[in-house]
Amino acid sequence: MKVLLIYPPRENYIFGITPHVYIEADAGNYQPIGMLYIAACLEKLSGIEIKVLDAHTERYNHEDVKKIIGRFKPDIIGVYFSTYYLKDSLITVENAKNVSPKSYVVAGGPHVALYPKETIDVPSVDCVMVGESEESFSRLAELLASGKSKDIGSLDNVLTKESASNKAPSRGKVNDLDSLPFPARNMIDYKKYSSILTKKNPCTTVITSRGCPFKCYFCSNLESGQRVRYRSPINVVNELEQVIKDYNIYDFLFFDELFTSDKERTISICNEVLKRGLKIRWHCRSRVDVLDEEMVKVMKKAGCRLIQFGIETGNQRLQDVINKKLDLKKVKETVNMVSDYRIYTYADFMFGIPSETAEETRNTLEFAKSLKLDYVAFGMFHPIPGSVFYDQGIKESKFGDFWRDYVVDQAKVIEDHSWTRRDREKFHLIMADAYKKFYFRPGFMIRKLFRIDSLSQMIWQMKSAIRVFSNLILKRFK
Ligand code: B12
Ligand code: SF4
Repeated sequence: MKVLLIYPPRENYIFGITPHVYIEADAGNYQPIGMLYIAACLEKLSGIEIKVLDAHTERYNHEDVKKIIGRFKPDIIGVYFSTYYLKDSLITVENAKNVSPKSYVVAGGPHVALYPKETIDVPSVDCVMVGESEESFSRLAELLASGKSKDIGSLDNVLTKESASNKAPSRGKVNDLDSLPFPARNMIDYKKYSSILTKKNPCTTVITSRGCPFKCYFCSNLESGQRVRYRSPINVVNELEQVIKDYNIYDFLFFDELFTSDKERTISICNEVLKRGLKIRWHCRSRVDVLDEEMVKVMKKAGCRLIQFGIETGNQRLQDVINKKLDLKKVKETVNMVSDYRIYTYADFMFGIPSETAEETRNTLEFAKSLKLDYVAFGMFHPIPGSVFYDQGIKESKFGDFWRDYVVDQAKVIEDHSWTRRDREKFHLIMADAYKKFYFRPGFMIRKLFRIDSLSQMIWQMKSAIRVFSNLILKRFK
């Protein structure tokens, strides 16, 4: 039995949400780690030949993907679906069925978790798998191998054309993360994965926990407000050690929603890294309310190089509006403390939160400038599917279910329903202005020079910055 897992080309981003100028094509490539987990589980079964095709990283277009499918002739084709690149996923499944009509086509990934019924209605899709799919994909392969395809529809988190009308699928969840094999990095060309922010490349991503205990109203993460599932420190560090041994990679990106949500575990992971003498560098995401100096001290020793914070707004009232509820005084203390430990600091902010005034927009920029930050990303608020704000907007008749309308008919244009078109252009200019005002400060530039630890990365970042800024100056927003 042959299985092909495809991460589609990224050619059709939904423009108009975030101006494309900020989606830096050259910022690096990250492994499709969810599919590598599925592949690792399939590898344990006998009689299965597996291929993972990361078309985005390989820079393959849809024609290339078609040819690869035609040559490999898979029995099962799994395709990653993301809402923002929905068209690319749809083109991929359609091409798959055209080139290889006998293949069983499975759709999975974040989009499917939001829109399972709409996805099973896509003619070229044979089944959708909702949520984490390591266990069910293996089960599906076994059922198909033993000629029991009729039973696929009875898997809890699966919808088939036959079972779709009378079933609400559950969301797949792996409870014991330590029971999973490590992602099958051997299935991809590990040398092609890199980040503009790491000290050295190639680098790799690692997921040490799943879920987030918080519930920010703008966030579409279906795992938010959920019990966090953690891997044990030993299991995590075993994976790091294996990556060093097999690929000689020392730069890691912990892509958990919130790496530091459990203080004791964070410290244990660091202590285990130190005990084994691993000379690694790593980046993670955190919030100032789940990070303190005791943690930062040991994180630094264990190789932590960058911490990314979602701060979102520099206005205290708006912190409550978005249900992030960070105390801005604490934000400042913590970010500056992290920076003083010579760990790079990165913060995400957004403009245009519901009810935000022009004064409050200015507060965010001024606040960002007042922090010891090395990197900053400014975005625009947009009600995204799966978020509390989106559901609330529909309930209060502020807008219709415009995302669903688009999902079922891509001829529908995703307009920004928060603002008029003129307002949106205004916000593009605000963002462009914020980037300029943040990065073009003599004090910032001098400080940055003193914090460089990699010349090659600095050159990459400067080239990228020049490209983004020239687009901004020429107002090439899209
Ligand atoms: C790391 C990350 C990235 C990385 C790496 C992406 C990559 N190569 O995987 C980068 C920074 C590049 C990125 C980019 C973007 N991302 Co992102 N990203 C994440 C993040 C934080 C973690 C993903 C991850 O590795 N999770 C861990 C693994 C184990 O879970 P998983 O990927 O979901 O995989 C499981 C299941 O989904 C399923 N599954 C996955 N693939 C498949 C395939 C098949 C066939 C099957 C059956 C099942 C299946 O099984 C897997 C194993 O359990 C998630 C948030 C989250 N916690 O998931 C957002 C998230 C996936 N990203 C999101 C978004 C919006 C984006 C961008 C559009 C942002 C932008 N404006 O450019 C781009 C688009 C990229 C794309 N084509 O999807 C959204 C997706 C929303 C949606 N409805 O599609 C998420 C959910 C964040 C959010 N809450 O808004 N992202
Ligand atoms: S924005 Fe971050 S902290 Fe807030 S709910 Fe989403 S993942 Fe959790």
